[in-house]
Amino acid sequence: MTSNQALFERAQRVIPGGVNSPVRAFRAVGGTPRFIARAQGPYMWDAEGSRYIDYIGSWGPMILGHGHPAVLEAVQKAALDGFSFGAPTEREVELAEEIIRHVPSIEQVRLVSSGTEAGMSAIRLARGATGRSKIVKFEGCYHGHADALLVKAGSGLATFGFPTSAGVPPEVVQHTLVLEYNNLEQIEEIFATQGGEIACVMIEPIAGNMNFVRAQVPFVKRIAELCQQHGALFVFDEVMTGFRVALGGAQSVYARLIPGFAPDISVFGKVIGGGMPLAAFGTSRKIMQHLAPLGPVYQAGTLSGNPVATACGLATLKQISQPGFYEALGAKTQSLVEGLSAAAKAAGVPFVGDSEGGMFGFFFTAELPQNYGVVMATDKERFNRFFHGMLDRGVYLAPALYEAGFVSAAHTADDIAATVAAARDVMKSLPGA
Ligand code: KE4
Repeated sequence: MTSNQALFERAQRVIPGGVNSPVRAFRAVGGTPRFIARAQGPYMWDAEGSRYIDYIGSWGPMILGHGHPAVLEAVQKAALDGFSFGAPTEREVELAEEIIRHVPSIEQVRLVSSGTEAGMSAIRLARGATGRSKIVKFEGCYHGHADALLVKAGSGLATFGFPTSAGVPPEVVQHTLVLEYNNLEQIEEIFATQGGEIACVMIEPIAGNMNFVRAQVPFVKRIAELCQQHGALFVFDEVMTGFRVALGGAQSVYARLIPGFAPDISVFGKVIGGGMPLAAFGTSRKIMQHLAPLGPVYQAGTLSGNPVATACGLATLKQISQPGFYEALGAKTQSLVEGLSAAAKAAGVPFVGDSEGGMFGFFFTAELPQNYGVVMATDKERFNRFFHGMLDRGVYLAPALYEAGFVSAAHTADDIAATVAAARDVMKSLPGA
């Protein structure tokens, strides 16, 4: 049996950092990444045969848990009919119809292969549809690694402490304005001075790339009003929150709090692919008229709407749209956060957590952070010690302070109880406990 360490050394000889996505390298928390051999339900087993209760779920997609029988069967059947054709298929239409059915703010979607592609294309569409160049994003939000958006990103880059990426020429980001999340004055100011030049404002409605920070209702409401007033488009990046926090995504949560609220463009990924490479962006038919082959905004992809990936996504959506799915998932996730909070309280460790649907986050601090600066100031040492203590006890949390956690339908009450029991143990050993 090859050890994780041996695999990591071998991987580093042929793959930069030994990983195909930086956060997997454990550089934020230290130690050796676990090379996963297989997964089933809420569990993953590493190359050494150690079992973990999985709270990453592939960073969101695995909302049903690993290896759901109906999804597995759909993927196996689709694969037998062919992997990829580079031609339209009925299943892409079915998946588009299903996404639109659950998200009333969109009339049409374009399927792509990653959240980065979806976010990048949404920006290009917003710029093409408005004829404007400026885009507004918020510090701490991560929308994939497209050049124009990789400015003060909140995911892997924040973990490495480099707020902007090397290799992005200044002229590429000259039109990208980065504001503070939840800062009303700044958004008022930017529209007052540059409103007529702004193509779109892009936001993670619940920022899972700052662990778990909610956009405040007045903030979201005001952005929507200002966009409307100045002819800019409001882009909701729901790659993480879409079909994860609710069947209608975070926008359905805000629509309950802000009468008539709807973003102009929505970006999806993760859950809609069920673990296979699939993402999407959606908007009104009117705005989509600008997109190739109808209009001048170019966008394309060899594997876009891939027949096996759409089968995986459709089978996943079929399961999660069953009545009561999100009520049960939300209650389970909430019980996890409450259990972790109780464990911290018993150990006298400052801790705060939050959750929505199957997504959760926590910080070693007293109050829920409202922006990137506050997140940066939370106790990293305690987080890292907690992460490793839990990993040693068979609980796999996100290996970075800036990442959210995910519960699946496959996690049982016993799994939650075992996690909380491990946390009680680890919290006692934290510095300052
Ligand atoms: P992908 O290109 O990784 O499919 O999606 C980019 C993306 C876009 N928007 C949001 C809100 C996202 O969270 C992501 C990707 N999320 C990270 C986790 N923070 C994926 C994990 C990773 O980078 O390895």
